[in-house]
Amino acid sequence: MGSAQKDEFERLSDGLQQRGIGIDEVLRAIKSQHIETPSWGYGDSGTRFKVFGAPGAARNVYEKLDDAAFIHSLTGVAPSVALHIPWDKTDDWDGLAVYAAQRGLSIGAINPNLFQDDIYKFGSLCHTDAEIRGQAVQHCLECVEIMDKTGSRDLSLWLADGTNYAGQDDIRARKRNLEAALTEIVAAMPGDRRLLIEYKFFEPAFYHTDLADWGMAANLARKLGPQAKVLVDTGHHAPGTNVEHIVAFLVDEGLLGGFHFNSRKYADDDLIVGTTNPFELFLIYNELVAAEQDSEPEVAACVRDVAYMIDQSHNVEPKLEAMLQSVLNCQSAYAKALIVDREALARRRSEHDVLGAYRVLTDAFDTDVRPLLAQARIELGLAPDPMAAFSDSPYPAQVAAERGMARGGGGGYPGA
Ligand code: RM4
Ligand code: MN
Ligand code: MN
Repeated sequence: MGSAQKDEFERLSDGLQQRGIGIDEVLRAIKSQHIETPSWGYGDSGTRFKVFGAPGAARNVYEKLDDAAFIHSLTGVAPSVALHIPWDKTDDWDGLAVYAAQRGLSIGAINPNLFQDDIYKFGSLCHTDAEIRGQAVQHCLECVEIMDKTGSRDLSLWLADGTNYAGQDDIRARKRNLEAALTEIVAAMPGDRRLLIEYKFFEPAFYHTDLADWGMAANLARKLGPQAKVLVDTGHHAPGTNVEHIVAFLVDEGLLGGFHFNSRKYADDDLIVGTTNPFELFLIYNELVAAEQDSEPEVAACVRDVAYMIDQSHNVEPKLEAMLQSVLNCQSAYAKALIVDREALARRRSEHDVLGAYRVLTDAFDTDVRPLLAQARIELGLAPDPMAAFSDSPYPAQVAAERGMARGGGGGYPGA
């Protein structure tokens, strides 16, 4: 260990111990954090206006796994990769699972695609036409089989379904269609597999979205039984929404299944998590750490099963560096949440010391946790500064040279 790092860690650790924070426990938690990266974050992607080609962007699922393994080798906390079907489809799932395992990775959530086929113009699982609903269900069942072959635990479902004009369709009929379709899908899933239900209040439909908010997702999850949980994509809320409140509520109900982390300013921006809103990310983790320590075993168990996934689409930022930054931002938010002085917080709350309680949180948030993270990485046998290790690594230049400019071009607009 470098002596400057050692001094900084010891200074921080002394200060934390004086606040009654068990440093070993904090280090253990930091080392066992798990962030899942998305395959689609490694390939070419952008906005609906234009997809700019990025040199070295992964061209297929194997290259995506190579990139994910690189990010995991730098951070030690990103050992699983979410797949999107059919974007990542292969005819050799067993081979893919082996390829992943050889790189120290496992296959994470499987994401069906119910929005890019012509038949889905007016919806998928909510469609009025039973035949189209049937095809959408079949696609999900195919994904359940893929989960079986790849050892994936979670089916992560996002629907683009909705309408654009008042009167366009029967909202209640669509709601019933959705419930019936999901019942069929859950029935086909082995008991140890989960359905994660994602919600979003707008886009691509704007008048009404069939799964618009966490309440609708939670209501469905309850009806579908213990295998169904809610997935919170941090970018899927109206501006000003208190996301940490939603997180606290869902975890307390045992209904929180996972996250799609990203950062938003205006819409479903899919920017790097924790960039525009680091305090929000910290407050989300703060709720989870608090719930982890809850005396209700069900609440603590719910947090333990949460899938922490990144869902981002990098446009102007270099893709590998962007993914690394995302994982680092999650690590930093989690570390800060771990060092919240929970006893002091409980005391201030019981005294109705409104701002004292707030300052317990900002004391943690304002702490420079980098020496703590560096120590955890050293204990994991990794470089203490992953961004420096990234800069020193030949990998990004190597894949840029090997893969070249994959595709780029295109966008959702005519002539784009
Ligand atoms: C959605 C949602 C889903 C993602 C699609 C591509 O907005 O966040 O999770 O799979 O985009
Ligand atoms: Mn998402
Ligand atoms: Mn999204």
